[in-house]
Amino acid sequence: ERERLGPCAFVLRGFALPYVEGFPPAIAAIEAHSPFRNMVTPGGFAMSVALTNCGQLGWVTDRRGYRYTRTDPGNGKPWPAMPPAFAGLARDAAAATGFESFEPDACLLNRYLPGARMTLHQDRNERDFGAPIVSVSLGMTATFLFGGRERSDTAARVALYHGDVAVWGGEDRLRYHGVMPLKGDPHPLLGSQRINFTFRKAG
Ligand code: MD5
Ligand code: FE
Repeated sequence: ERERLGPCAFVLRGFALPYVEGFPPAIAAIEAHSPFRNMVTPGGFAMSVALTNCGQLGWVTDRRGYRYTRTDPGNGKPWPAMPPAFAGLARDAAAATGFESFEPDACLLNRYLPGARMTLHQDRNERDFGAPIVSVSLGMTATFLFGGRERSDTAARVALYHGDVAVWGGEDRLRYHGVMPLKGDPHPLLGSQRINFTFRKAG
């Protein structure tokens, strides 16, 4: 029941459902230390998606650019630790799609409220493109845009539901991708939002 999006890209429908009751308290603990915030892009625009991180490294953006940091620029402290159960989920999902011994050192949490979107981009700030990226979708359903190697390539639309886990590796690791503006019904557990966890090997 792994759905193939590309040669090395997969969606595992509902793979995170056994973990979901652990997510709201873990998210609350992370945001108590490092709140979600709308960071500014190098171009000077506030992102519509709010983000925070857990793990040794966290992804940030400001007028100087995109990068990974060891500390939260909001409070100067190390990012909160990655809950071991989350790292285990990411490792199990990677292994289920053929990527053995995935050891993420970064977990970016994206919070989408209705209307928030992510325009087409590539994830290029990680040191090793050989490691996959594992993403967990929670809450409201999103329309994910799965593009090609060029920004101008036509993007496929893929619905991502609460509990779905996607793995992007190999030749699909650097494809352009994005998320359409969030809309639709509130989710019973998470309300009017979508939260996405992305596990990366950044350092
Ligand atoms: C999201 N987040 O739903 C997505 C999930 C981000 C981001 O895109 O950068 O925070 S990760 C989707 C992804 C990651 C890496 C590669 C590819 C897709 N891909 O090649 O399609 O909030
Ligand atoms: Fe991305």
